[in-house]
Amino acid sequence: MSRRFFTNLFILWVFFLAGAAQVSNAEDGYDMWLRYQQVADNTLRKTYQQQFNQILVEGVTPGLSVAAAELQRGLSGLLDKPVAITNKKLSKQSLVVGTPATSPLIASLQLGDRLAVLGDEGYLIEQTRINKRPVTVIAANSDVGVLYGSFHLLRLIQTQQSLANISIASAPKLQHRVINHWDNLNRVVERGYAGLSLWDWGTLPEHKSQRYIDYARINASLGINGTVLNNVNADPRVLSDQFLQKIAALADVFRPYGIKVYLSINYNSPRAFGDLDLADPLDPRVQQWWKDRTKKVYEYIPDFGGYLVKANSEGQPGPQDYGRNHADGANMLAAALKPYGGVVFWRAFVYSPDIGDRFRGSYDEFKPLDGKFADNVILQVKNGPIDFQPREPYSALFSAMEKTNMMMEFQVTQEYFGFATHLAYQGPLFEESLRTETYVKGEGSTIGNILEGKVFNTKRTGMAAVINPGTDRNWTGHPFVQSSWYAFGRMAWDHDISAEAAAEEWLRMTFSNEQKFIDPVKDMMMISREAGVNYRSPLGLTHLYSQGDHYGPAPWTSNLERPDWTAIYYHRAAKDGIGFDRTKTGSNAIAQYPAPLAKMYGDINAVPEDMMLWFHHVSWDHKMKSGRILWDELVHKYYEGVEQVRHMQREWDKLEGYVDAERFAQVKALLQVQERDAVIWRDSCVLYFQTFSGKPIPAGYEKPKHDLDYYKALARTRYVPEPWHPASSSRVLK
Ligand code: BDP
Repeated sequence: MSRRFFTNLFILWVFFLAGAAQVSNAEDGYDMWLRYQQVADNTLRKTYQQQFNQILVEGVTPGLSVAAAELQRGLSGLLDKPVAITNKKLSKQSLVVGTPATSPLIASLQLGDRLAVLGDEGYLIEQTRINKRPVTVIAANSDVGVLYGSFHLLRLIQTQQSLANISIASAPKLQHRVINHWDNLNRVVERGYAGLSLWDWGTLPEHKSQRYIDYARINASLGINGTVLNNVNADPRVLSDQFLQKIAALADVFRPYGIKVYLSINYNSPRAFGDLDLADPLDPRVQQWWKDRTKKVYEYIPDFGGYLVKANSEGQPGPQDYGRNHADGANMLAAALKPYGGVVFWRAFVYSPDIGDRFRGSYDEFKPLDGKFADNVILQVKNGPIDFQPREPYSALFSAMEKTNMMMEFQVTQEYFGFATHLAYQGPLFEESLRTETYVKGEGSTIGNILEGKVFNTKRTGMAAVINPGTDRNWTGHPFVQSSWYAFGRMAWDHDISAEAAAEEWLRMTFSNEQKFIDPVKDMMMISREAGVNYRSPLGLTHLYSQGDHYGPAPWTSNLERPDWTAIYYHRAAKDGIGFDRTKTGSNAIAQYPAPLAKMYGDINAVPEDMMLWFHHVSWDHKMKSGRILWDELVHKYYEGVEQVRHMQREWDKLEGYVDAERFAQVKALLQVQERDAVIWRDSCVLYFQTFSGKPIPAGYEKPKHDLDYYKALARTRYVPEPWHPASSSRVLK
């Protein structure tokens, strides 16, 4: 056979490989929910095809260019036809995008009043006529509004919605919609389980990886408008000129996508830089130091967002080291940022060792400071009073700080939910938290409304989430961790969006529009968080983790440097019962809640059972609503959790035909690990608590395969993280 034949064969083979790689790239999770695969429903696709012939954008700005490029990429893929971008001729079936300022066509629609109420980031999408030609319009007051509207339109097509006569007006309910990275400058991510940090400091500022652009697209598609690049346990070097140059390069990439860069700072920076020997916020030299450094930051990044601060928390430095309070500390930084329009996100995650009940800690420290913070300070409060546990009551600060800007801090990275190994969609947790009724100003005083500034009339609003993306090809490790990122972003835009709606959108865009796939997987997602609660810490138990790594169970942990880092501190199991008395007879933390809630939580017959042991020390024989005694109910819940995981396994197994092989196999394998871990959690906890209750595991439940000593040994060996593991930081916490 001729040489030419072999050459051709070789070329064909290369093409084949390239093609195969493309198919598998498309389904390895990298594209997240922005896959833009051809719309499967033929009739709908044809309708969409007829509707969009070209994208007409007048006026060229970086923001409008990325919007148009995204529309082109999305529509060409979804509609399976080339869709051109033009700035010239209006033809019928154009998609006209822009702002009245840059587009005479948009201006001709005279949308003035309707756009005015949508603010800087809102948009309109509608079908209308221009010069008698039917067109679809995405109009906004700003480029980023156009970009958000573009993603919205693409989402409608991705989820196969009818566009007939659409008329949509949307604006975000919160101002600061921010993600927090806990990335160290050496690229190890604290509590991140998906590889190394995305920020490749070694090759920045020269190399601007495609990942940075895709990261910006992913976030902009949700309306996220801020990113804190580094860990709250902050390395002072982040403010050095070398790093600021690199950070400026990232900010340049993110800018057209409407994403501002923020940095976590170390309160001791003036000392760490060797410039001063103190960091007292009331010392004029310290104030000047921050003014100078902040000026420098803005020279590099003119639209820099501001500082996130973890101060006097878990060993981090802060104003209290100099006898000053959190307001003194925050206001000093706020003054440095103010001339540039920057803000301070001051974290409320503090729990001094002197406070008897850690639950009370942050309220007791911050409540006396209400009204003392500068107007460009926003207190960033974790959803619960302790620390991202599978279920917590809300942090009482939300209903207490009437004169302070506050924002929510959620966690997407699954520090307490099985890392990137367990399927644990966080949407239901976010929803539960945001919809909690505090009654502080009567009905409607939900956490969501408080965040929105509707209840206390605060001026600055926001929501943040600690996320985990890293160098893993699919960003988040477990493909379903993407869904929590998604839900967070959607709820930060509109806290009324339900977990179920967000799950459905995400599934349709990330996997398939097949109802036979969506229904069972949505159900899996919706029970997954509760399953995680059940097999770890049901009925209001909390923090039963093996010390430090927060993965496996070790409810027996005692005798640590601080009692509130042990598990026994939280569950208080004894012969007479289990649970932490936070009523008047105990720490009285319930008094931090508005009266109707304090009453409900304080009454053992009224407290929701899923929070009972947060607030009460309850007899093992206490009769629960199910008719079971507490001990039996606890066992029941632990077993239910395992059964829920087994249910998820069975459901997933049925869906092989609907999912690409790679993601199907990965989720299947991870569910196997999850089942194994859930059994370990259940058996460890049930056997351990049994040593106090002295009661048998009721008939009908499978017996634990091993005894308690086995599980204790397992916790010592199996869960101690490898030294390189992100969870094993040099600081041994909790
Ligand atoms: C805890 C984490 C720890 C964080 C801390 C925080 O275990 O790694 O540094 O929260 O939020 O959940 O500051």
